[in-house]
Amino acid sequence: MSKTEQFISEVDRVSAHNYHPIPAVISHAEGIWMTDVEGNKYIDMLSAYSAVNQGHRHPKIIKAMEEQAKKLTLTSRAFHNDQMGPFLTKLTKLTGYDKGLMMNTGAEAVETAIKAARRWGYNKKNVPANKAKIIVCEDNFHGRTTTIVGFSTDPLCQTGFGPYTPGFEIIPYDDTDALENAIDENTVAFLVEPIQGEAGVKVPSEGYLKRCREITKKHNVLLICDEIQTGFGRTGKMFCSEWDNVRPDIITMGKAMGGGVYPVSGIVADDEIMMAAFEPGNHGSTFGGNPMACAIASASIDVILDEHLAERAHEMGEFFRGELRKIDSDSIKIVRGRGLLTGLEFNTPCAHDISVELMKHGILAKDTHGTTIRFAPPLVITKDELAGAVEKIAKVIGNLNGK
Ligand code: IF1
Repeated sequence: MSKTEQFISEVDRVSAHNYHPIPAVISHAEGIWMTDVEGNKYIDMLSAYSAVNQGHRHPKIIKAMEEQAKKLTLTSRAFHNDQMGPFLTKLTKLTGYDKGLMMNTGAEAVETAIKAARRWGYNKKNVPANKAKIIVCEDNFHGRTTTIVGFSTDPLCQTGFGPYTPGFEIIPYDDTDALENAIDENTVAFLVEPIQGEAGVKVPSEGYLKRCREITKKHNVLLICDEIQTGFGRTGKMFCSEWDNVRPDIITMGKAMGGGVYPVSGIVADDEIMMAAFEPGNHGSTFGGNPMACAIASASIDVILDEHLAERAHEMGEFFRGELRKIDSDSIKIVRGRGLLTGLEFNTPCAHDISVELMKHGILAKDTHGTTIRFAPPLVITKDELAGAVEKIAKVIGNLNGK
């Protein structure tokens, strides 16, 4: 039995079967490259679902982690630490909001935004107790808690985890008439991804988010943009909502905020929301805002700014999609995306087979919903590396179509 088979059979025995990974057992990674236990090298075209924008084990982020580890890692919020204030000063200056609230996972940031919007609704909009409504979109992905999967439209995420949290209404994505029609006097927020990642990199029509901003402002409804996957340079701007010049009331963030080395998440919002929603002891988490997370997140943001990774993502993404569109194959339905978040959709549900074949050609990517492969390499990838990846992608697609 190979090392790969040994590792996979062990995991099969001792881990819950809540994933069906591509059969590569990774032991090392650096930059865009991952190496498996057999010594095979792969280009990481997923970046842990856009959590490794800075590249694997970026030296500046690892250094920040090592330095902080020598001093202090965790106090809980029962006491202050010397890292959270300086980090949130950096984050609020970067985003232009009054305050942040730090959590750990993206789902916790989304739950924090939901709680903030509800409390704001009761305290500022006089919504009757327990009547707050939040509008969400079909094909959303905002995390895996029971409240969040309760408003999912993906049976795989939702089935069997009920009963679900009330107070959510689902409308079609990219449909502003549906948004305006769904708003009533108890609506406190609209929660939306600027680009739907898991749905297959669904880029909405031009100006969608801008119209959502106008409608939510008109009806005194909070706009919550979930930038956990699209944030921190991934789509060619620091935050995807910038493409529409939209300022959400709340931004949820996570993934690349932790530089691919540590779970860091949170929300930013202005005082009107933060002071209406939160008071000492009514929300938090053991690790939220811990000094290790803050030191790492601070370095993670510095790397994105210093290396102009958002601008790179825009330039590299345009090049990458241009090259993909040159692949001559009837099996390709469409290539879409923004920055270095790209979806390659096929006419048939062949995406999983293609991702397994891509692995054999040194590329690690993940299929979604059967027909689409999502490509989201670290934003440090070069044009030559992308060109090389496209060559392999074209070869695999050609092989699958027998030409
Ligand atoms: C899995 C999907 C992506 C997210 C957005 C919140 C969260 C996510 C827009 C929650 C997390 C991850 C979760 C991971 C796979 C991946 C994923 F396939 F599940 F849907 F990226 F599209 N908002 N997305 O994308 O953040 O709690 O995970 O830190 O659960 O399999 P988290």
